[in-house]
Amino acid sequence: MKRIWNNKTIIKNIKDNGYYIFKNFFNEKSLNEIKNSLWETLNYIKKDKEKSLISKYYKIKKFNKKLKGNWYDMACHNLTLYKFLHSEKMITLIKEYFKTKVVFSSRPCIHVHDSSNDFLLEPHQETNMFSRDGILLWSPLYNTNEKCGGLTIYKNSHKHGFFPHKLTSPNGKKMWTKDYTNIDRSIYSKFEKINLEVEAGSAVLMINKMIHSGYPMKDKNKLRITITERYNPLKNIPFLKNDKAPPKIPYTIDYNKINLDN
Ligand SMILES: O=C(O)CCC(=O)C(=O)O
Ligand SMILES: [Fe+2]
Repeated sequence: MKRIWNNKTIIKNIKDNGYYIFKNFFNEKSLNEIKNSLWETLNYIKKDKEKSLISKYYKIKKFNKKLKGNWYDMACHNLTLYKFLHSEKMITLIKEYFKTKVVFSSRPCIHVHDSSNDFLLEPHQETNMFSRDGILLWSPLYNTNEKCGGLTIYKNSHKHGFFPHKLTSPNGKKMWTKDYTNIDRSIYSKFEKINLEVEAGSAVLMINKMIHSGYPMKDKNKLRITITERYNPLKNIPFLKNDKAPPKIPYTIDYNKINLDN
């Protein structure tokens, strides 16, 4: 299927709903190019004849968990990913959305979720960026659904500004990382929870204010690899206005009070 790229429609959808599902963002050829570059990197860790990216991933995880983690860390420096995430068309769309001439890349990376579901993120808004507002691109390399898990959004949660974030888990469980913040259940439970079913190669474009989380994989031996980027406009960037400010905005700051450009 051909992709239909219409900036006006996309921008209107994001403004109204907080997000837009961009169908066929990657065509088959581009998707394969991305998958192959991830496969090649895994094959570099340990060569064998396994051709499937998913099976290869589980093999490397079994072989050496640390090197599997290093593969993940290296993915955010893979220029094949950048080529697609930083296309002229994409940058133009973000510039138009924010009415700015300059756009920054704040955090390109991949997410990898397997059947252990141990890296799922609790409900949060996108923080720790250069700018207060921005757009997240989230595109799965395999279909996401109730079997494979995927992205949950909380309907209309983008209409109320930024909520306070904390590091402790909403249900008192031990969290897999201290680096990811989340929103209290009393806040996010007010919004309708929608588990998006996004097909391989489609992309979700979502504003920072939208509350979202991951939902778990139910089937064994599937893999949910998602490529992501966070585009930041030259707007409301404390680092460029205040010589004491760190590059990324800490979650402890009240984002609703950041108003630097008027
Ligand atoms: O893919 C997921 O489970 C959550 C992703 C997410 O929160 C993000 O990419 O910002
Ligand atoms: Fe997120």
